[in-house]
Amino acid sequence: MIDVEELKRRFRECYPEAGEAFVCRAPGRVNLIGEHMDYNGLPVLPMAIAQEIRIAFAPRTDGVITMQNVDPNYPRVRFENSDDIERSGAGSWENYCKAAVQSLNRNLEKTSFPGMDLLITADLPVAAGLSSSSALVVACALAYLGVLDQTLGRDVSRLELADMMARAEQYVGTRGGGMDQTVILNGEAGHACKIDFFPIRVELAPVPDDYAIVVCDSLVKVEKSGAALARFNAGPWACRLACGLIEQQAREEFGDEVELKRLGDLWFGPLCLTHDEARGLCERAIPKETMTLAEVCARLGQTEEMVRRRYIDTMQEPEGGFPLQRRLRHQLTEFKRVETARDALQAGDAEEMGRLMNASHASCADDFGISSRELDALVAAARESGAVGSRLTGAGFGGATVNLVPLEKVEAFIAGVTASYYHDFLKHAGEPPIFVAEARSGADYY
Ligand code: NG1
Repeated sequence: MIDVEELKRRFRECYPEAGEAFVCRAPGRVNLIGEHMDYNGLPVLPMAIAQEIRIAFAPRTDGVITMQNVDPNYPRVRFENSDDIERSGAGSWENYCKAAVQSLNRNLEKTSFPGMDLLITADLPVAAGLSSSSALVVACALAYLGVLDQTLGRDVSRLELADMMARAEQYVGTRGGGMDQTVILNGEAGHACKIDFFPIRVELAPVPDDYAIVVCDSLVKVEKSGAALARFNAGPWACRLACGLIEQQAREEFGDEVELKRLGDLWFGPLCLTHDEARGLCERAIPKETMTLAEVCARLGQTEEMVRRRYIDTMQEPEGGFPLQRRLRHQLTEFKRVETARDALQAGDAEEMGRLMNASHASCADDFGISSRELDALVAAARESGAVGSRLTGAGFGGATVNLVPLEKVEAFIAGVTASYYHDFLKHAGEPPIFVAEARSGADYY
């Protein structure tokens, strides 16, 4: 990783006209448990890690924002700051910076729009499920706050900024929730963060100190804002559709005034149901394994066009209908696992944590449909090599797995996974992309 002084030196080389540079950082994160829950307002349990994005930045007087990456694979870009910044094409890396700047301009009600020069570096792998995209959004937000002379923690709180940036990232086109931005801004050394949403709340849970959190990259890249966007959004869309059907059922049972903005409102909204009550309502709302679009329209009394506009956008109907029951089962069971996992960490019970991680992977694979052949093979190799818990982490389909491994078994674990997954299964000859993740503090300035 390029150190802070070297980054400043390169900044001067890259922008000889600019004034003195400051440096900010935003870490990546690994989610221990609670997948595809945040956008439904349901809890998650991630931790911020040591790998991070660093940005050297200095203000400009002409309202232009320039972005340069130390990695020459990223094109140098420049765009005009304004109250309505035009989005670049899908998959363009500057959109993450545009999202942060646009959101701060609007939330802080800016009427003048200063520019800035940015030089970016990272030791966080891209598209590996470690949230490099949100780290980039948050790091750009910190740089821009610096240019605006606003102090993090005083003018804007960490929770407020997390909420702003979660909504901001939807500018890129993904329909994720606020997990990444919240943990990136609120992480604490040695701890995972149990996060609840609407409003965002963070509770710390210690990572067991006689176990390592080991991250293995499956080497299957998932460009969430590019080609994989529709596949990622299928999760949020299916949950929205399920939520619409449950709202219909709840209105019939409790009265027409019931409104469910998201699944989490079953527990946290005015309905305030228990787990058993929520499960019962869900079973009555979606009584069979799959539902066709025609059946959903009939149940909701809406046309296909209305259902697409409100819930599922361009999502294709699978043969045999949408597997809503399984998608919902993942939400209900994963919610409970996250709460139990928080308790297990607080009690220092790593074996229980491992068991929950294994159950979460099965649920992600079988019920939510976000695993892949490679992720399943990597998880199997990890368990055979000494992990007490192993699961995919992040959006799924590729990216990384997270593994809970007793400290004394880490070496054997790495050797085992290297042989059985990277060599035998993938035929990958290079260095195995495995690292031990340390729980670190959230984004800040150097
Ligand atoms: P990653 O792993 O960074 O692609 C995405 C969403 C999260 C969450 C997870 C699934 C964004 C920025 N991130 O994370 O909010 O929904 O998938 O648990 O959309």
